[in-house]
Amino acid sequence: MIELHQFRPFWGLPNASPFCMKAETYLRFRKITYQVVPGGPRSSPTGKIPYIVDDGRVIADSEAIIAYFERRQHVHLDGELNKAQRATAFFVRELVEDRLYWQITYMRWGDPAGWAVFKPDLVKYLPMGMRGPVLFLLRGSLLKQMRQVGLDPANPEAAYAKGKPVLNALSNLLGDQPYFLGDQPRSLDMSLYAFLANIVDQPYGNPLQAHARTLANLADYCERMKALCWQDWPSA
Ligand SMILES: N[C@@H](CCC(=O)N[C@@H](CS)C(=O)NCC(=O)O)C(=O)O
Repeated sequence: MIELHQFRPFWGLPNASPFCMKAETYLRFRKITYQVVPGGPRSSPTGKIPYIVDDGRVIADSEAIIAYFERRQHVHLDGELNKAQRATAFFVRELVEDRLYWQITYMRWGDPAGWAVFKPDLVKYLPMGMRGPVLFLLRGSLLKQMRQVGLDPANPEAAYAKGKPVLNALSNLLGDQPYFLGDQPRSLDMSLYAFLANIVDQPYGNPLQAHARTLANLADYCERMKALCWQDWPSA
């Protein structure tokens, strides 16, 4: 049985880590049987989750996990894409995963209003040993990294102003299509859906979520992907 090592579900989301949710969305989409092994990054060979263990073989990194299983498929998810579409998928994924990862992190750890609602729930979710000084140090390190990418806890308006153009660009890229690269879901959709769902479906509102919800085609897209891969998951 394939083991998927990742965080336990949290905050009504299948996974509060968009990278974990991406890998799991893919496994579900491909109907690959797996079992979740709940845990954190410390047990991962790369220090990051998700990773899978398949018959003793360890594969870390959401993109590497998708590539590993795609190699075994008769029809590849991205097989029909032309070179320009593949290049678009590559650049969009790289940019969105970087920018929205920090926006999602900021919504929870950086924005003082977000931290006020995130912290109490996080403390209950974390193992005892991570609740006190460890959590304090972890947040300190994240705040430093957020400042380095221009997301200042003292200025949420300016921080979210960096995330909104990413959502606008995604909305424009999607347009009237059901999926980002046309009529069929591709590997890019596993990533973009997981990142968008972590914004649209998180339980407490913030300016980035409010903006995402005004972009009707992105909201419809999330519903479409949810119906495809997470139908059994309760609505936010
Ligand atoms: N490129 C990796 C990124 C994974 C990643 O950043 N995971 C985060 C959770 S969202 C993590 O494990 N962070 C722990 C750390 O940086 O210490 C992937 O696609 O899987």
